[in-house]
Amino acid sequence: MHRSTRLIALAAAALVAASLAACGGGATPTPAPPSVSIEASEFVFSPDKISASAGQTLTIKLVNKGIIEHDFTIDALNVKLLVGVGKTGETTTPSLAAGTYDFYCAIPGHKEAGMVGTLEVK
Ligand SMILES: [Cu+2]
Repeated sequence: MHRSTRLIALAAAALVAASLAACGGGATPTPAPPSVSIEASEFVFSPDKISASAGQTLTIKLVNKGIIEHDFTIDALNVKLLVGVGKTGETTTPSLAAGTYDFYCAIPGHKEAGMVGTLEVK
């Protein structure tokens, strides 16, 4: 009776030690913040549909592969990112609420030419 109780206690201690080791000594590791990379060119975003999780921020990297300046704007989130030719720009949204947000290139004529897309937050 006494012996089996000790064995159970030892097994429980081993389990606790293993789970502590698995998460780095008890501290919860911080996951990398979500990010997405989008290419801009004349006159398209690739991809033009992106998604993110509600309650989190999203870091957006815009890579300008075109031959003129492009921009990435989401009015509803106050996101605005202007990127020169051959450059990469980066911005982070505020914490996102669920919904669908339209983005576009704010340089005159580009939105009309097709530089639009959507961010879906679930
Ligand atoms: Cu543009």
